[in-house]
Amino acid sequence: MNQMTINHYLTEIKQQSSSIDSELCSLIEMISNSCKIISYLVSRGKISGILDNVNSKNFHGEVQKKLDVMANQILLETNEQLECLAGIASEEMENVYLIPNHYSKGKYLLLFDPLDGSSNINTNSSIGTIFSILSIPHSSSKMLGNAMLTTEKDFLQSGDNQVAAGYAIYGPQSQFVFTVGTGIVIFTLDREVDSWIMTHNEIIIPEDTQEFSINTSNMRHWDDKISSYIRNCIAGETGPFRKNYNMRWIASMVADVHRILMRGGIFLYPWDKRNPNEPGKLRLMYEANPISFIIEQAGENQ
Ligand code: P6P
Repeated sequence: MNQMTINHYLTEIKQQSSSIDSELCSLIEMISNSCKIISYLVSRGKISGILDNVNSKNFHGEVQKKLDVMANQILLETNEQLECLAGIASEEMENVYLIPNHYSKGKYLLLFDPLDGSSNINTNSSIGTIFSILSIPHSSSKMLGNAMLTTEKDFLQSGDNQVAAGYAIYGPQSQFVFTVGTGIVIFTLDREVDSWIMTHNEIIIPEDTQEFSINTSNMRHWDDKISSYIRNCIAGETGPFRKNYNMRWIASMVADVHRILMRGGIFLYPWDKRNPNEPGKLRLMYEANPISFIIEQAGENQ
């Protein structure tokens, strides 16, 4: 495959689709640059002293690592200067981040989980950055001078409204995976040239699989339908599915989902009885929506 860069790919896609503008292309490219910096930080691990916990928790009550905080800051600082954003929302921050007034505003909203699976950082397991891009709703963008006044409400949109989504996975290779609604592309970081190079395009998830991905230690808490389905998988060829299955659970959604993208499977993080009134563990805006867009696009012949 020739050495296609993200910029080259986006230039081609922009020519093919009027809904993809230069601002969106610049934003995706800048996110990939942020993820390149995070990849280098992750790869240095303890050497750079960033694997320690900071003495703070995010507003989900999760312990934060120095790397969580740094990844969040890198994504904010590199993308806010693009002047195509109306606002940013991060899983690591309680409130939406309004672009400082010394930057011009744009129509896009950027949402991200800066470091998904970060509890795995000290075990050298694959972790990742997940992002989602929306447009500010016309109905609610309020002009105050030339600064578009963005509120939290503007971010609370259906996942169907996403204009782009993707993730970076920091594993044996660092890869940047995204869609703008015209299929999935995967770029691999070539450290020799310090650039993301296209290594896979038009990804379709294999129809057949023998792997399921769920944290089976929570089985006693699931509802009966999920328990029954997983028990049938575990029963293998002696059970109703008449087939043996493997279970994989890395506890880093990006890594489990990337495996499914590559060789098929099912990922489940079901509701359970421990906190019946709580929403599920995965965050809708920062994890479920962007990953769903990727999986939906990877299931369709373009
Ligand atoms: P558990 C990471 O914290 C995460 O949000 C997902 O990346 C991952 O799939 C899940 O939580 C792991 O949860 O309960 O198995 O540790």
